Amino acid sequence: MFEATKAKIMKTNNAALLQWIDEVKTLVKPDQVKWCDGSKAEYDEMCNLLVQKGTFIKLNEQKRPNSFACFSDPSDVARVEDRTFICSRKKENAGPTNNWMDPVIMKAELNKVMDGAMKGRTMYVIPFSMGPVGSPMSQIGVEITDSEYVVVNMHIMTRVGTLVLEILGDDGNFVKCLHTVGAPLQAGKQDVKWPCNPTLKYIVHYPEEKSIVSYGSGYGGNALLGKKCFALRIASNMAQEEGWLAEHMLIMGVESPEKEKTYLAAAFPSACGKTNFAMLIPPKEFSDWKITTVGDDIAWIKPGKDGQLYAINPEAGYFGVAPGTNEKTNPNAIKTIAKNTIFTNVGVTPDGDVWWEGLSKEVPKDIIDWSGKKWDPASGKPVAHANSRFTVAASQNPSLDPDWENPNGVPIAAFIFGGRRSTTVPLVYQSINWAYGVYAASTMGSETTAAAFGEQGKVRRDPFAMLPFCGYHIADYFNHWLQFGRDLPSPPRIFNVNWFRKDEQGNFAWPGFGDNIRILKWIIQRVKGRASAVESPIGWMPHYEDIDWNGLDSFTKKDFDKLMTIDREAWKQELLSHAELFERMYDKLPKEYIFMRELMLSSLWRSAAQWKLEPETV
Ligand code: TSX
Ligand code: MN
Repeated sequence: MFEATKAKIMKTNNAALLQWIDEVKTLVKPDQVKWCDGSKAEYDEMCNLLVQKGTFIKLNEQKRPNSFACFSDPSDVARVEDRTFICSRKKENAGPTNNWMDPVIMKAELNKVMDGAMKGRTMYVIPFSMGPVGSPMSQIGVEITDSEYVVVNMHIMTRVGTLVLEILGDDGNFVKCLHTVGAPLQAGKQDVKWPCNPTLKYIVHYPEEKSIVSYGSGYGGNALLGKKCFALRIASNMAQEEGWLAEHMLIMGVESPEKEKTYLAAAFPSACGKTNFAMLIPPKEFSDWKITTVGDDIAWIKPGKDGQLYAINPEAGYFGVAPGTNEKTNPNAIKTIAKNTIFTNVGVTPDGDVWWEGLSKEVPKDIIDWSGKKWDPASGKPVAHANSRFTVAASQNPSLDPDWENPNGVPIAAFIFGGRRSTTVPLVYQSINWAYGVYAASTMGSETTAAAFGEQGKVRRDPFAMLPFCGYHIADYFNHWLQFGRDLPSPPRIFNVNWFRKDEQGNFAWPGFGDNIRILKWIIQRVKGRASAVESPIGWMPHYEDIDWNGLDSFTKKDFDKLMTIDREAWKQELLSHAELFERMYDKLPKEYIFMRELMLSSLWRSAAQWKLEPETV
């Protein structure tokens, strides 16, 4: 076993790293320690081991080459927000939207549960880079884990390997990421297929130390510590200290028929189709326009010497939600996951392929559902878990941007913020300046869809789509955004979109998907100063004539006006409801927010009858 791993004896003289490994080893008491080199041989060995253990099901080599499916423990299917902690020294630095515990107390508690946590298991040491290896915008992390599933997923999601250790050098800094499934294995006892701790979980961040400890879960963001824990929660702290941005944003390139390339960064809460948007294929009338993907989830953004913003995607792969992904909603994703993919909690067909709700109309016969048993159509349960995932290398994406690994990042021309709103919020509007844009992003929200989230149709505010991912006080984060913009000679323009507005019949009023390119075209032309717009009480909006309708003849000016309507009463209520968000963080709320809200309220108060907004319906 592990010949490939053994053959390469890992060498690092980084004293801090060696000392940390030693300390952890003494605490968690693994059977053995293995350094990961990031090689293909290592990946294959680990996958084979996971097949032997029964965790992985090897999929049909003809239908889904070099791919695997696995089912998690039913208690371990998603991030655990109520067990996620920001352990800053001062409670006020974690803010009202994070769980906080004193780091001294947390460490004492974790030392107890970590004692012997890896007994009977192998402790893997994974050196990884978030961002292209050696890029000045990248950061190094080392994850210690006792999960082979984590090792293979980290191989795909980050850059793992020896080169990272070389760049780390003898005294380089790295983020300590300690993970255990929290299920020590007694000698001679058979392991379960998905080891985890079903009753005790901790996802802990120490923002001052820039370190992470995760206990009890083997799933996604709880266990692949480079992603949400490092690239968002810890990195947002680094970004605030150092004057940059770590954001929950996709990065896309838009190429015009004239081959002019514009990069955009966009934030959406969950269930808004972020990955679909990042891989969008324009309709045939726009076939001379091209969307390219830099990233689908996270952006690290820094000002360059020229005053422009440059962004990298710190990740190397996609950990995408499977349900709803199909040839219509995201053809590029379907091509991306054709091979070399790990599927978690999807259905498995008798011929060794995968299936999930929305992949096709018909459920394949005799399918195994995510509980690992034959699916009972009468059960009313879904085949795939709603949070089932694919893990796949970005390099397999047909729409991958040629500059996706540019060490200096790509220049960001505009920010887009979106939410899922059936009423009130128009299809698109541009904030009048940076501060109003930051206000709009701070108050963005989505309507709850899944029954799991309680009352349907209720707006949940998710500032910048960062509510679960900001590693410090969310109002300090707003202040950081405001100051960041003030320090730029010409900050990017800020746009808001809503693909989900509904008509009186309750149908989606905008076709969405590929047709979103029409809105992107206007956004890009606005940024370049080439498109006109009309002033509205909440910002700049396109006239009907400002949008390219080629190929969408069925969509009338009347339809458009409905999508763009700003209902003054609804917006007054909207603005008033912002107070609910603000009062939670009043101690640090930017003073500007109070004034901006008042100013918007005043412009909604229509008294000057001679000032008529267009479109007419406004
Ligand atoms: O991803 C979506 N996008 C962005 C795509 C680039 N979805 C899926 C969201 C679930 C995760 C959308 N759903 C979008 C969208 O723009 N719009 C909608 C709403 C919608 C759904 C279906 C239709 C139209 C709009 N039409 C038909 O089903 C025929
Ligand atoms: Mn995300």
